[in-house]
Amino acid sequence: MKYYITTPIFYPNASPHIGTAYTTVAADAFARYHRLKGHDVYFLTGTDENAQKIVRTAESQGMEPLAYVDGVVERFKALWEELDISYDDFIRTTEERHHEVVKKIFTKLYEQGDIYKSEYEGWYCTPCETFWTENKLMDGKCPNPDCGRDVELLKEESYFFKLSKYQDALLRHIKDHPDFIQPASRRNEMIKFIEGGLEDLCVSRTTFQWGIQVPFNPKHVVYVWLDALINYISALGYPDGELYQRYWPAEVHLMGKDIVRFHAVIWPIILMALDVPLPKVVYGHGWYLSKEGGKISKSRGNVQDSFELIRRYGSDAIRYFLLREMQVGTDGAYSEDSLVERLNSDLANDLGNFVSRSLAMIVKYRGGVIPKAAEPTELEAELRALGQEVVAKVEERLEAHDPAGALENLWRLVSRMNKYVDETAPWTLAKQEGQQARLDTVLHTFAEAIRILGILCAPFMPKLTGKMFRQCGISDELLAWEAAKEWAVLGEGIQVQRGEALFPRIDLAQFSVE
Ligand code: ME8
Repeated sequence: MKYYITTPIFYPNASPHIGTAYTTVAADAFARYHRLKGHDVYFLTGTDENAQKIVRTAESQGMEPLAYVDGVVERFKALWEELDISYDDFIRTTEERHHEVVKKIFTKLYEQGDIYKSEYEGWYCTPCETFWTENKLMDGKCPNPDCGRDVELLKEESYFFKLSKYQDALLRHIKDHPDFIQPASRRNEMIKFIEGGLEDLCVSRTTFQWGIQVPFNPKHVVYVWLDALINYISALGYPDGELYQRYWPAEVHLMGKDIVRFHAVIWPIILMALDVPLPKVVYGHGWYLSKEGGKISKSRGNVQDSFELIRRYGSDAIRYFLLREMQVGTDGAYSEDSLVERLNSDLANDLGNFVSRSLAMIVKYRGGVIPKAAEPTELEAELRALGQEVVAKVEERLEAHDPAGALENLWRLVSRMNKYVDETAPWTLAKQEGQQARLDTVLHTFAEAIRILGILCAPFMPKLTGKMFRQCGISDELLAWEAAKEWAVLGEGIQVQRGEALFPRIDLAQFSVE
Protein backbone atom coordinates (compact mmCIF):
# COMPACT_ATOMS: atom_id res chain seq x y z
CA MET A 1 0.00 0.00 0.00
CA LYS A 2 1.25 3.52 -0.71
CA TYR A 3 0.66 6.30 1.75
CA TYR A 4 1.24 9.99 0.92
CA ILE A 5 0.78 12.38 3.86
CA THR A 6 1.29 16.14 4.00
CA THR A 7 1.37 18.93 6.56
CA PRO A 8 0.41 22.50 5.66
CA ILE A 9 3.33 24.53 4.44
CA PHE A 10 4.09 27.06 7.16
CA TYR A 11 4.44 30.81 6.74
CA PRO A 12 8.04 31.59 7.65
CA ASN A 13 7.11 35.01 9.02
CA ALA A 14 8.26 34.00 12.52
CA SER A 15 9.96 31.04 14.15
CA PRO A 16 7.86 27.90 14.55
CA HIS A 17 6.16 27.32 17.92
CA ILE A 18 4.73 24.49 19.94
CA GLY A 19 1.23 24.99 18.46
CA THR A 20 2.39 24.71 14.86
CA ALA A 21 4.52 21.73 15.83
CA TYR A 22 1.38 19.70 16.58
CA THR A 23 0.42 19.14 12.92
CA THR A 24 3.92 18.09 12.00
CA VAL A 25 4.40 15.77 14.99
CA ALA A 26 1.01 14.14 14.33
CA ALA A 27 1.82 13.69 10.63
CA ASP A 28 5.15 12.19 11.63
CA ALA A 29 3.45 9.69 13.97
CA PHE A 30 1.10 8.59 11.17
CA ALA A 31 3.99 8.32 8.70
CA ARG A 32 6.07 6.26 11.13
CA TYR A 33 3.13 3.97 11.89
CA HIS A 34 2.59 3.26 8.20
CA ARG A 35 6.30 2.64 7.64
CA LEU A 36 6.27 0.14 10.51
CA LYS A 37 3.37 -1.57 8.77
CA GLY A 38 5.60 -1.92 5.71
CA HIS A 39 3.70 0.62 3.60
CA ASP A 40 5.31 2.76 0.91
CA VAL A 41 5.21 6.14 2.69
CA TYR A 42 5.94 9.63 1.39
CA PHE A 43 5.80 12.48 3.89
CA LEU A 44 5.91 16.10 2.72
CA THR A 45 6.26 19.34 4.65
CA GLY A 46 7.59 22.79 3.76
CA THR A 47 7.18 26.56 3.85
CA ASP A 48 4.75 28.99 2.22
CA GLU A 49 6.94 31.91 1.26
CA ASN A 50 5.17 34.00 -1.37
CA ALA A 51 2.82 35.82 0.99
CA GLN A 52 2.32 39.57 1.29
CA LYS A 53 2.82 39.29 5.04
CA ILE A 54 6.32 37.95 4.41
CA VAL A 55 7.14 41.11 2.47
CA ARG A 56 5.80 43.24 5.32
CA THR A 57 7.69 41.37 8.04
CA ALA A 58 10.92 41.42 6.03
CA GLU A 59 10.50 45.18 5.44
CA SER A 60 9.93 45.81 9.11
CA GLN A 61 13.27 44.12 9.79
CA GLY A 62 14.96 46.07 7.01
CA MET A 63 15.62 42.90 5.04
CA GLU A 64 14.99 41.52 1.57
CA PRO A 65 12.18 38.94 1.68
CA LEU A 66 14.34 36.05 0.46
CA ALA A 67 17.17 36.74 2.89
CA TYR A 68 14.61 36.97 5.67
CA VAL A 69 12.82 33.69 4.87
CA ASP A 70 16.11 31.84 4.34
CA GLY A 71 16.86 32.46 8.02
CA VAL A 72 13.45 31.43 9.31
CA VAL A 73 13.33 28.31 7.14
CA GLU A 74 16.54 27.17 8.85
CA ARG A 75 14.75 27.47 12.22
CA PHE A 76 11.89 25.30 10.94
CA LYS A 77 14.29 22.67 9.65
CA ALA A 78 16.25 22.73 12.91
CA LEU A 79 13.08 22.29 14.97
CA TRP A 80 11.90 19.40 12.84
CA GLU A 81 15.26 17.76 13.27
CA GLU A 82 15.15 18.18 17.05
CA LEU A 83 11.65 16.70 17.07
CA ASP A 84 12.70 13.70 14.95
CA ILE A 85 10.37 14.58 12.08
CA SER A 86 11.00 11.96 9.41
CA TYR A 87 9.87 13.94 6.36
CA ASP A 88 10.87 12.75 2.90
CA ASP A 89 10.83 16.18 1.30
CA PHE A 90 10.70 19.82 2.39
CA ILE A 91 9.31 22.11 -0.26
CA ARG A 92 9.86 25.86 -0.29
CA THR A 93 7.51 27.76 -2.55
CA THR A 94 10.37 30.05 -3.60
CA GLU A 95 11.99 27.09 -5.35
CA GLU A 96 12.07 26.99 -9.13
CA ARG A 97 10.49 23.51 -9.26
CA HIS A 98 7.40 24.96 -7.56
CA HIS A 99 7.27 28.16 -9.64
CA GLU A 100 7.31 26.15 -12.84
CA VAL A 101 4.33 24.00 -11.89
CA VAL A 102 2.26 26.93 -10.60
CA LYS A 103 2.87 28.83 -13.84
CA LYS A 104 1.92 25.82 -15.92
CA ILE A 105 -1.31 25.31 -13.96
CA PHE A 106 -2.27 29.01 -14.00
CA THR A 107 -1.80 29.13 -17.76
CA LYS A 108 -3.76 25.93 -18.32
CA LEU A 109 -6.69 27.14 -16.21
CA TYR A 110 -6.65 30.46 -18.06
CA GLU A 111 -6.52 28.82 -21.47
CA GLN A 112 -9.44 26.55 -20.68
CA GLY A 113 -11.51 29.51 -19.45
CA ASP A 114 -11.54 28.70 -15.72
CA ILE A 115 -9.46 31.79 -14.94
CA TYR A 116 -10.56 35.15 -16.38
CA LYS A 117 -9.51 38.79 -16.02
CA SER A 118 -11.71 41.31 -14.23
CA GLU A 119 -11.42 43.80 -11.41
CA TYR A 120 -11.41 43.11 -7.68
CA GLU A 121 -13.02 45.61 -5.40
CA GLY A 122 -13.23 44.48 -1.81
CA TRP A 123 -11.31 43.87 1.37
CA TYR A 124 -8.16 41.94 2.18
CA CYS A 125 -6.82 40.68 5.49
CA THR A 126 -3.03 40.41 5.16
CA PRO A 127 -2.42 38.41 8.39
CA CYS A 128 -4.92 35.79 7.12
CA GLU A 129 -4.07 36.34 3.43
CA THR A 130 -7.81 36.25 2.73
CA PHE A 131 -10.21 38.29 0.57
CA TRP A 132 -13.46 39.37 2.23
CA THR A 133 -16.58 40.96 0.79
CA GLU A 134 -18.04 43.94 2.65
CA ASN A 135 -21.04 41.97 3.98
CA LYS A 136 -18.81 39.34 5.64
CA LEU A 137 -16.82 41.84 7.76
CA MET A 138 -17.50 42.06 11.50
CA ASP A 139 -17.65 45.69 12.64
CA GLY A 140 -15.45 46.55 9.69
CA LYS A 141 -12.73 44.10 10.76
CA CYS A 142 -11.58 40.63 9.65
CA PRO A 143 -14.40 38.20 10.54
CA ASN A 144 -12.02 35.30 11.22
CA PRO A 145 -12.73 34.61 14.92
CA ASP A 146 -9.04 34.21 15.66
CA CYS A 147 -8.10 37.44 13.89
CA GLY A 148 -10.44 40.44 14.10
CA ARG A 149 -7.69 42.70 12.76
CA ASP A 150 -7.93 45.62 10.34
CA VAL A 151 -8.63 44.83 6.70
CA GLU A 152 -7.49 46.84 3.69
CA LEU A 153 -9.61 48.06 0.81
CA LEU A 154 -8.35 46.82 -2.56
CA LYS A 155 -9.37 47.98 -6.01
CA GLU A 156 -7.19 46.40 -8.62
CA GLU A 157 -7.23 44.53 -11.87
CA SER A 158 -7.30 40.83 -11.01
CA TYR A 159 -7.64 37.38 -12.40
CA PHE A 160 -10.52 35.31 -11.04
CA PHE A 161 -10.92 31.55 -10.70
CA LYS A 162 -14.38 30.13 -11.45
CA LEU A 163 -15.16 28.39 -8.16
CA SER A 164 -18.89 28.82 -8.81
CA LYS A 165 -18.73 26.61 -11.90
CA TYR A 166 -17.60 23.64 -9.79
CA GLN A 167 -19.84 24.16 -6.77
CA ASP A 168 -22.29 21.36 -7.57
CA ALA A 169 -19.57 18.89 -8.54
CA LEU A 170 -17.76 19.60 -5.26
CA LEU A 171 -20.89 19.13 -3.15
CA ARG A 172 -21.58 15.86 -4.92
CA HIS A 173 -18.05 14.67 -4.23
CA ILE A 174 -18.30 15.54 -0.54
CA LYS A 175 -21.65 13.81 -0.21
CA ASP A 176 -20.50 10.71 -2.11
CA HIS A 177 -17.28 10.46 -0.08
CA PRO A 178 -18.23 10.75 3.58
CA ASP A 179 -14.58 10.38 4.63
CA PHE A 180 -13.28 13.20 2.44
CA ILE A 181 -13.54 15.91 5.11
CA GLN A 182 -12.84 14.81 8.67
CA PRO A 183 -13.82 14.96 11.46
CA ALA A 184 -17.56 14.99 10.72
CA SER A 185 -18.13 18.37 12.41
CA ARG A 186 -15.84 20.06 9.89
CA ARG A 187 -17.53 18.24 7.06
CA ASN A 188 -20.91 19.63 8.09
CA GLU A 189 -19.47 23.15 8.38
CA MET A 190 -18.05 22.87 4.87
CA ILE A 191 -21.26 21.56 3.35
CA LYS A 192 -23.14 24.51 4.86
CA PHE A 193 -20.50 26.92 3.60
CA ILE A 194 -20.60 25.58 0.03
CA GLU A 195 -24.39 25.42 -0.03
CA GLY A 196 -24.36 29.11 0.89
CA GLY A 197 -22.93 29.70 -2.61
CA LEU A 198 -19.35 29.98 -3.84
CA GLU A 199 -18.14 33.22 -5.35
CA ASP A 200 -15.35 33.26 -7.89
CA LEU A 201 -11.99 33.71 -6.19
CA CYS A 202 -9.56 36.52 -6.87
CA VAL A 203 -6.28 34.74 -7.74
CA SER A 204 -3.79 37.50 -8.52
CA ARG A 205 -2.39 40.69 -7.00
CA THR A 206 -0.78 43.73 -8.60
CA THR A 207 0.23 45.94 -5.67
CA PHE A 208 3.48 44.11 -4.91
CA GLN A 209 5.92 42.00 -6.90
CA TRP A 210 6.98 39.29 -4.42
CA GLY A 211 5.63 35.94 -5.56
CA ILE A 212 5.08 33.95 -8.71
CA GLN A 213 4.50 36.06 -11.79
CA VAL A 214 1.51 35.32 -13.96
CA PRO A 215 3.39 34.12 -17.08
CA PHE A 216 1.27 35.92 -19.65
CA ASN A 217 0.88 39.14 -17.62
CA PRO A 218 3.92 39.91 -15.45
CA LYS A 219 2.16 42.85 -13.78
CA HIS A 220 0.36 40.22 -11.67
CA VAL A 221 1.62 37.79 -9.04
CA VAL A 222 -0.38 34.64 -8.24
CA TYR A 223 -2.53 34.85 -5.06
CA VAL A 224 -0.64 33.08 -2.31
CA TRP A 225 -3.27 30.43 -1.49
CA LEU A 226 -3.61 29.27 -5.09
CA ASP A 227 0.18 29.06 -5.23
CA ALA A 228 0.54 27.35 -1.82
CA LEU A 229 -2.00 24.57 -2.33
CA ILE A 230 -0.22 23.48 -5.48
CA ASN A 231 2.83 22.50 -3.36
CA TYR A 232 1.22 19.12 -2.70
CA ILE A 233 1.72 18.16 -6.34
CA SER A 234 4.60 20.42 -7.39
CA ALA A 235 6.78 18.63 -4.84
CA LEU A 236 5.99 15.35 -6.61
CA GLY A 237 6.90 16.77 -10.02
CA TYR A 238 3.36 17.12 -11.44
CA PRO A 239 2.37 16.17 -14.11
CA ASP A 240 5.05 13.77 -15.37
CA GLY A 241 7.28 13.14 -12.36
CA GLU A 242 7.84 9.63 -11.13
CA LEU A 243 6.88 10.58 -7.56
CA TYR A 244 3.65 12.09 -8.80
CA GLN A 245 2.77 8.92 -10.68
CA ARG A 246 3.62 6.84 -7.66
CA TYR A 247 2.07 8.76 -4.77
CA TRP A 248 -0.79 10.94 -5.97
CA PRO A 249 -3.58 11.10 -4.78
CA ALA A 250 -2.58 11.86 -1.20
CA GLU A 251 -3.99 9.66 1.51
CA VAL A 252 -4.37 12.62 3.86
CA HIS A 253 -3.74 16.36 4.06
CA LEU A 254 -3.40 17.16 7.75
CA MET A 255 -3.99 20.73 9.05
CA GLY A 256 -5.48 22.98 11.72
CA LYS A 257 -9.19 23.78 11.58
CA ASP A 258 -8.63 27.37 10.38
CA ILE A 259 -7.46 26.30 6.96
CA VAL A 260 -9.82 23.41 6.20
CA ARG A 261 -11.90 25.80 4.06
CA PHE A 262 -9.02 26.33 1.62
CA HIS A 263 -8.32 22.61 1.40
CA ALA A 264 -11.92 21.48 1.16
CA VAL A 265 -13.05 24.07 -1.38
CA ILE A 266 -10.30 25.78 -3.39
CA TRP A 267 -7.92 22.81 -3.60
CA PRO A 268 -10.44 20.19 -4.80
CA ILE A 269 -11.77 22.65 -7.35
CA ILE A 270 -8.27 23.30 -8.72
CA LEU A 271 -7.83 19.53 -9.02
CA MET A 272 -11.24 19.03 -10.64
CA ALA A 273 -10.44 21.74 -13.16
CA LEU A 274 -7.17 19.94 -13.94
CA ASP A 275 -8.97 16.62 -14.12
CA VAL A 276 -6.76 15.20 -11.40
CA PRO A 277 -8.06 12.82 -8.67
CA LEU A 278 -8.81 14.40 -5.29
CA PRO A 279 -6.95 13.55 -2.07
CA LYS A 280 -8.70 10.89 -0.01
CA VAL A 281 -8.90 12.79 3.29
CA VAL A 282 -8.67 16.41 4.41
CA TYR A 283 -8.33 16.31 8.20
CA GLY A 284 -8.70 19.42 10.37
CA HIS A 285 -7.52 19.17 13.97
CA GLY A 286 -8.09 21.68 16.77
CA TRP A 287 -5.67 24.25 18.16
CA TYR A 288 -3.42 24.35 21.14
CA LEU A 289 -4.68 27.10 23.41
CA SER A 290 -2.69 28.82 26.11
CA LYS A 291 -3.69 28.71 29.77
CA GLU A 292 -5.54 31.99 29.32
CA GLY A 293 -7.59 30.41 26.54
CA GLY A 294 -6.25 32.12 23.38
CA LYS A 295 -4.70 30.23 20.48
CA ILE A 296 -0.97 29.90 20.83
CA SER A 297 0.29 32.05 18.01
CA LYS A 298 3.15 34.17 16.89
CA SER A 299 1.00 37.29 16.67
CA ARG A 300 -0.36 36.90 20.22
CA GLY A 301 3.14 36.66 21.58
CA ASN A 302 2.21 33.81 23.98
CA VAL A 303 4.77 31.47 22.46
CA GLN A 304 7.41 29.63 24.46
CA ASP A 305 10.70 28.85 22.78
CA SER A 306 10.30 25.31 21.44
CA PHE A 307 14.04 24.69 21.43
CA GLU A 308 14.23 25.53 25.13
CA LEU A 309 11.31 23.19 25.88
CA ILE A 310 13.03 20.35 24.06
CA ARG A 311 16.26 21.05 25.92
CA ARG A 312 14.43 20.83 29.23
CA TYR A 313 12.20 17.82 28.67
CA GLY A 314 13.49 15.98 25.61
CA SER A 315 11.80 15.65 22.24
CA ASP A 316 9.93 12.44 23.12
CA ALA A 317 8.22 14.10 26.07
CA ILE A 318 7.15 17.07 23.94
CA ARG A 319 5.89 14.75 21.20
CA TYR A 320 4.02 12.65 23.76
CA PHE A 321 2.38 15.65 25.38
CA LEU A 322 1.26 17.22 22.09
CA LEU A 323 -0.17 13.96 20.77
CA ARG A 324 -1.80 12.91 24.05
CA GLU A 325 -3.40 16.17 25.10
CA MET A 326 -5.38 17.23 22.00
CA GLN A 327 -8.60 15.19 22.01
CA VAL A 328 -10.10 14.45 18.64
CA GLY A 329 -12.44 17.16 17.35
CA THR A 330 -11.62 19.68 20.10
CA ASP A 331 -8.86 22.11 21.07
CA GLY A 332 -6.05 21.19 23.45
CA ALA A 333 -4.76 23.18 26.43
CA TYR A 334 -1.05 23.80 26.61
CA SER A 335 0.85 24.89 29.67
CA GLU A 336 4.24 23.93 30.98
CA ASP A 337 2.62 22.75 34.23
CA SER A 338 0.37 20.28 32.45
CA LEU A 339 3.30 19.12 30.33
CA VAL A 340 5.30 18.35 33.47
CA GLU A 341 2.31 16.65 35.07
CA ARG A 342 1.85 14.35 32.06
CA LEU A 343 5.55 13.65 31.87
CA ASN A 344 5.71 12.67 35.53
CA SER A 345 2.54 10.59 35.63
CA ASP A 346 2.45 8.80 32.28
CA LEU A 347 6.09 8.67 31.27
CA ALA A 348 8.11 8.63 34.51
CA ASN A 349 5.67 6.83 36.83
CA ASP A 350 3.80 4.46 34.54
CA LEU A 351 5.99 3.53 31.61
CA GLY A 352 9.45 4.44 32.91
CA ASN A 353 8.82 2.72 36.19
CA PHE A 354 7.58 -0.50 34.64
CA VAL A 355 10.62 -0.75 32.39
CA SER A 356 13.13 0.01 35.11
CA ARG A 357 11.54 -2.33 37.68
CA SER A 358 11.36 -5.15 35.13
CA LEU A 359 14.96 -4.82 34.02
CA ALA A 360 16.15 -4.47 37.62
CA MET A 361 14.51 -7.79 38.48
CA ILE A 362 15.97 -9.56 35.45
CA VAL A 363 19.36 -8.29 36.62
CA LYS A 364 18.79 -9.20 40.23
CA TYR A 365 17.28 -12.65 39.83
CA ARG A 366 18.82 -13.89 36.56
CA GLY A 367 22.11 -12.00 36.30
CA GLY A 368 20.74 -9.79 33.51
CA VAL A 369 19.86 -12.63 31.15
CA ILE A 370 16.26 -13.01 29.95
CA PRO A 371 15.23 -16.52 31.00
CA LYS A 372 13.34 -19.08 28.96
CA ALA A 373 9.60 -18.86 29.55
CA ALA A 374 7.85 -21.85 31.11
CA GLU A 375 4.16 -22.59 30.52
CA PRO A 376 2.03 -19.45 30.57
CA THR A 377 -0.83 -19.45 33.04
CA GLU A 378 -4.27 -17.91 32.74
CA LEU A 379 -2.82 -14.63 33.91
CA GLU A 380 -0.42 -14.47 30.95
CA ALA A 381 -3.23 -15.57 28.62
CA GLU A 382 -5.27 -12.63 29.85
CA LEU A 383 -2.34 -10.26 29.24
CA ARG A 384 -1.90 -11.56 25.71
CA ALA A 385 -5.58 -11.07 24.97
CA LEU A 386 -5.41 -7.52 26.31
CA GLY A 387 -2.23 -6.89 24.29
CA GLN A 388 -3.95 -7.92 21.09
CA GLU A 389 -7.01 -5.87 21.86
CA VAL A 390 -4.80 -2.83 22.55
CA VAL A 391 -2.87 -3.21 19.29
CA ALA A 392 -6.14 -3.39 17.36
CA LYS A 393 -7.46 -0.28 19.13
CA VAL A 394 -4.21 1.66 18.57
CA GLU A 395 -4.44 0.82 14.86
CA GLU A 396 -8.06 1.86 14.68
CA ARG A 397 -7.40 5.20 16.42
CA LEU A 398 -4.34 5.96 14.28
CA GLU A 399 -6.29 5.23 11.15
CA ALA A 400 -8.96 7.65 12.41
CA HIS A 401 -6.19 10.32 12.86
CA ASP A 402 -6.68 10.27 16.62
CA PRO A 403 -3.26 9.96 18.27
CA ALA A 404 -4.66 10.84 21.72
CA GLY A 405 -7.09 7.92 21.51
CA ALA A 406 -4.27 5.64 20.36
CA LEU A 407 -2.07 6.63 23.32
CA GLU A 408 -4.93 6.32 25.79
CA ASN A 409 -5.42 2.73 24.69
CA LEU A 410 -1.72 2.00 24.67
CA TRP A 411 -1.54 3.12 28.29
CA ARG A 412 -4.12 0.48 29.26
CA LEU A 413 -1.40 -2.05 28.57
CA VAL A 414 1.18 -0.02 30.49
CA SER A 415 -1.11 0.09 33.55
CA ARG A 416 -1.92 -3.59 33.26
CA MET A 417 1.77 -4.43 33.23
CA ASN A 418 2.39 -2.44 36.39
CA LYS A 419 -0.46 -4.37 38.01
CA TYR A 420 1.02 -7.64 36.74
CA VAL A 421 4.30 -6.83 38.48
CA ASP A 422 2.46 -6.38 41.76
CA GLU A 423 0.24 -9.44 41.27
CA THR A 424 3.08 -11.80 40.46
CA ALA A 425 5.40 -10.36 43.15
CA PRO A 426 8.65 -11.71 41.72
CA TRP A 427 10.47 -10.74 44.95
CA THR A 428 8.39 -13.40 46.76
CA LEU A 429 8.74 -16.01 43.98
CA ALA A 430 12.50 -15.54 44.11
CA LYS A 431 12.56 -16.78 47.68
CA GLN A 432 10.44 -19.86 47.04
CA GLU A 433 12.14 -23.02 45.91
CA GLY A 434 9.44 -24.56 43.74
CA GLN A 435 8.70 -21.26 41.97
CA GLN A 436 11.78 -20.78 39.81
CA ALA A 437 10.08 -21.79 36.55
CA ARG A 438 7.20 -19.49 37.40
CA LEU A 439 9.64 -16.66 38.05
CA ASP A 440 11.22 -17.35 34.64
CA THR A 441 7.82 -16.99 32.98
CA VAL A 442 7.11 -13.74 34.78
CA LEU A 443 10.51 -12.23 33.91
CA HIS A 444 10.19 -13.37 30.31
CA THR A 445 6.75 -11.75 30.18
CA PHE A 446 8.28 -8.46 31.39
CA ALA A 447 10.76 -8.54 28.52
CA GLU A 448 8.03 -9.37 26.01
CA ALA A 449 5.93 -6.49 27.28
CA ILE A 450 8.89 -4.09 26.94
CA ARG A 451 9.34 -5.29 23.36
CA ILE A 452 5.65 -4.86 22.51
CA LEU A 453 5.34 -1.48 24.22
CA GLY A 454 8.52 -0.39 22.45
CA ILE A 455 6.97 -1.17 19.07
CA LEU A 456 3.69 0.50 19.93
CA CYS A 457 5.48 3.64 21.16
CA ALA A 458 7.65 3.91 18.04
CA PRO A 459 5.32 6.15 15.99
CA PHE A 460 4.99 8.55 18.92
CA MET A 461 8.40 8.51 20.66
CA PRO A 462 11.07 7.17 18.33
CA LYS A 463 14.01 7.82 20.68
CA LEU A 464 12.27 6.02 23.51
CA THR A 465 11.75 2.87 21.46
CA GLY A 466 15.46 2.81 20.65
CA LYS A 467 16.32 3.09 24.35
CA MET A 468 13.81 0.42 25.40
CA PHE A 469 15.11 -2.00 22.78
CA ARG A 470 18.74 -1.33 23.70
CA GLN A 471 18.18 -1.68 27.43
CA CYS A 472 16.31 -4.95 26.91
CA GLY A 473 18.92 -6.27 24.46
CA ILE A 474 16.38 -6.49 21.61
CA SER A 475 17.64 -6.24 18.06
CA ASP A 476 16.26 -3.48 15.82
CA GLU A 477 15.26 -6.13 13.32
CA LEU A 478 12.36 -6.95 15.61
CA LEU A 479 10.97 -3.44 15.17
CA ALA A 480 7.97 -4.13 12.93
CA TRP A 481 4.35 -3.41 13.68
CA GLU A 482 3.05 -6.93 13.14
CA ALA A 483 5.49 -8.26 15.74
CA ALA A 484 3.51 -6.36 18.41
CA LYS A 485 0.68 -8.81 17.88
CA GLU A 486 2.73 -11.78 19.02
CA TRP A 487 3.99 -12.81 22.42
CA ALA A 488 6.84 -15.21 23.14
CA VAL A 489 9.06 -13.84 20.38
CA LEU A 490 12.26 -13.37 22.40
CA GLY A 491 14.54 -16.36 22.65
CA GLU A 492 16.50 -17.21 25.78
CA GLY A 493 19.90 -15.88 26.69
CA ILE A 494 19.42 -12.22 25.71
CA GLN A 495 21.49 -9.93 27.88
CA VAL A 496 19.72 -6.83 29.17
CA GLN A 497 21.63 -3.62 29.81
CA ARG A 498 20.11 -1.34 32.36
CA GLY A 499 20.78 2.25 31.45
CA GLU A 500 19.73 5.68 32.64
CA ALA A 501 16.09 6.20 33.60
CA LEU A 502 13.92 6.60 30.50
CA PHE A 503 12.11 9.60 31.98
CA PRO A 504 13.43 11.06 35.21
CA ARG A 505 10.79 12.78 37.32
CA ILE A 506 10.80 16.53 36.81
CA ASP A 507 10.25 19.25 39.34
CA LEU A 508 9.16 22.38 37.52
CA ALA A 509 10.69 24.54 40.26
CA GLN A 510 14.16 23.57 39.04
CA PHE A 511 13.61 25.77 35.99
CA SER A 512 12.19 28.77 37.78
CA VAL A 513 14.13 31.96 37.41
CA GLU A 514 15.04 33.68 40.67
O1 ME8 B 1 -1.95 28.65 7.40
N1 ME8 B 1 -2.38 24.88 17.59
O2 ME8 B 1 0.35 28.67 7.61
P1 ME8 B 1 0.51 28.97 9.18
C1 ME8 B 1 -2.48 24.00 16.57
N2 ME8 B 1 0.67 28.87 5.05
N3 ME8 B 1 -2.19 24.29 15.30
C2 ME8 B 1 -1.77 25.54 15.04
C3 ME8 B 1 -1.61 26.52 16.04
C4 ME8 B 1 -1.94 26.15 17.37
N4 ME8 B 1 -1.84 26.98 18.40
N5 ME8 B 1 -1.17 27.66 15.46
C5 ME8 B 1 -1.05 27.39 14.13
C6 ME8 B 1 -0.82 28.64 6.93
N6 ME8 B 1 -1.42 26.12 13.88
C7 ME8 B 1 -0.63 28.48 5.43
C8 ME8 B 1 -0.90 27.03 5.05
S1 ME8 B 1 -1.09 25.04 3.25
C9 ME8 B 1 -1.18 24.93 1.59
C10 ME8 B 1 -0.80 26.74 3.57
C11 ME8 B 1 -1.48 25.43 12.58
O3 ME8 B 1 1.99 28.99 9.39
C12 ME8 B 1 -2.54 26.06 11.71
O4 ME8 B 1 -3.82 25.61 12.06
O5 ME8 B 1 -0.25 30.19 9.58
C13 ME8 B 1 -2.12 25.58 10.35
O6 ME8 B 1 -2.65 24.30 10.09
C14 ME8 B 1 -0.61 25.46 10.47
O7 ME8 B 1 -0.29 25.62 11.86
C15 ME8 B 1 0.15 26.44 9.61
O8 ME8 B 1 -0.17 27.74 9.91
